[in-house]
Amino acid sequence: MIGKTLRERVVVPVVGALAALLMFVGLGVVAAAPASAARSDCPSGYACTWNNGSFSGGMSSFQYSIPDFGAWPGYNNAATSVTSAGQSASCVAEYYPDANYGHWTGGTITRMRLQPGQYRSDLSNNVYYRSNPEDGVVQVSRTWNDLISSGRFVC
Ligand SMILES: [Ca+2]
Repeated sequence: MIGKTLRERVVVPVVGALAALLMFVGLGVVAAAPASAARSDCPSGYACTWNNGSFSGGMSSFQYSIPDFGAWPGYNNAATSVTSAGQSASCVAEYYPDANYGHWTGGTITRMRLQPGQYRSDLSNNVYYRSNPEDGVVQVSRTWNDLISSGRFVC
């Protein structure tokens, strides 16, 4: 009984530190554009965006989530190509038009969902749908280009 108590005293601070570390590494980062941009620049286990098409320009990446691209000047509403380098088939990378994973909830396609290995080289070719709030009719609103404001893995 004493041994268990001692173990709990040791384990709790370690778990707390680990959780803090995971929070830190899990937040998104923005990287300078590499000399030769490529989809393979997205680290394994991460989801990435680029501000230009064909995986070029400023790159963002996250292992768990980016709740608000507005935290990085020049990255909010700026992504033109995206990929998921996720390693778990049960985890889908999702990108949203609003901060804090906000999106239209009218039952239509209002999230960009990417299975591991999936990508979009030019979001100008991907239509963002939403429903008319008055009658629920699906309307073509615009494309996903320069629309993304948050993203996360949903497992
Ligand atoms: Ca947006």
